[in-house]
Amino acid sequence: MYRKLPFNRVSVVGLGYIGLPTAAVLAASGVNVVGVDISQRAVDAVNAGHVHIVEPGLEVLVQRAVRAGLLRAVEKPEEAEVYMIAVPTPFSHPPAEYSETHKNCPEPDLSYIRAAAESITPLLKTGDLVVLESTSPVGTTEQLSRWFAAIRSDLVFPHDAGDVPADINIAHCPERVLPGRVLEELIENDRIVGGLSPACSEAARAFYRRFVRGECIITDARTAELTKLTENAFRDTNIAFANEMALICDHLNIDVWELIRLANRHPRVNILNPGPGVGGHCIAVDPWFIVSSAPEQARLIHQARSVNDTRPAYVVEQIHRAASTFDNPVVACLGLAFKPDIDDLRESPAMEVTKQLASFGDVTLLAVEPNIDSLPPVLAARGVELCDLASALARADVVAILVDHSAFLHADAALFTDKAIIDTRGLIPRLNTDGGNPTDQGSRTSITDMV
Ligand code: SAJ
Repeated sequence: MYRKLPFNRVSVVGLGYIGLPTAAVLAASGVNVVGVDISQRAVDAVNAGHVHIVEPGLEVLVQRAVRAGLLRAVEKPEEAEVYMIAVPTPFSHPPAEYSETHKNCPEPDLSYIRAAAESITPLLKTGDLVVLESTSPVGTTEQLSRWFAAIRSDLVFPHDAGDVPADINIAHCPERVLPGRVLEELIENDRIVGGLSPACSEAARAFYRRFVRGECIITDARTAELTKLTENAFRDTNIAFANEMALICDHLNIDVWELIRLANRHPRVNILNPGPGVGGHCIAVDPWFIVSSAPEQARLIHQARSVNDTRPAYVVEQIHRAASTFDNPVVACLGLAFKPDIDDLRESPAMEVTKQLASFGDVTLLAVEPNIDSLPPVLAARGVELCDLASALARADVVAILVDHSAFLHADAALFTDKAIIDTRGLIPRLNTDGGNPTDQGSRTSITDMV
């Protein structure tokens, strides 16, 4: 049943890259928030007013919310009016005996969502709202409702409520914020709200309106699920196009950055940037959720994933070729994060390139990553050294630019001379500039300038 809730008590399950900022923003809007995480480290950090992830502005916001008594963290969920699930949905590789069509197609792993659901099931009461924010394959929100129903036969859940109002409202409202701009985008972005029934959608929209300034647009749960996957598959496919152009340009000995800059002067062309591959926990993962739901139909999306996934090995080959022209070569890898100015190394192509190079053991490897204090064990164990930029450039024969961190853009161009450079991010022509998008269209005279 849809109760006009004040939504004063919210439980956010999962205090990661999405859950923690959302919990902090909710608390800043005056809501009492209890964050739940199975990691004692995350819980302790939040209760001490600290954050365990790097995101601009987050620490200050969390600190204020904790001091104001509006945010605290626990390991086991407590009763609330709204439960927001923001746990990871990784993928796992299918067992070998899986059907031919699914071979090599990773499958979504819903075990975190299920565990989160089961942890809140005993607390559910009539009128509660459950929102699934985790990126999910089509049908997951309904599955969530079934998991609840299997344990709580005393309550009516929306997937089998028929004409009767459900006791619990359940909706999917996918997160769509960009790491690095999370706090701003959490408030300003439009939200897609897909309920399992119109009443569920209305309840969820009323909740999001408490802290979202963007539009909250209602649809059904399945469409909301596919919308999120489509956004990331669209970006992945467009990056794959740029990466394929980079391959073609290498083959034809043409500068891909100039090519894209020129093509982007066309008013209806906007090619993205090639790179060493696609990283992060979203764009490199979510398209697989579409492929796994519709393997016969999702041919382009599947192919784009393959194009992007083969980039790191190609870059390793280029670096190796350059290194083979030196005796006892020293290779500096600039950047390990999956994109500029963050500390997140998950699914990072720069990490993958460095790891693959390290596994050959035939070069001295220096890694420059200004956003971390120590190397991940997988690199440290293979003898990679974490260096600052100046000393890495002083020692290196080959420089592989894998991430265009701002710190690198401000480096002295002279330090790069006399090196073999593998510039996967088009950084060299941007040294000491404002670091804008390398394939930007540049300024054009607008009609308003002419009249
Ligand atoms: N990349 C390129 N070339 C480009 C753009 C990006 O190689 O032209 C690479 C980046 O270097 C990085 C990867 O793609 O390795 C992904 O970076 P990103 O900035 O495109 O996206 P994410 O993963 O940080 O965030 C995306 C966003 N989705 C879209 O832009 C459609 C964000 O809005 C989502 O909320 C987020 O995924 C998510 O959580 O799903």
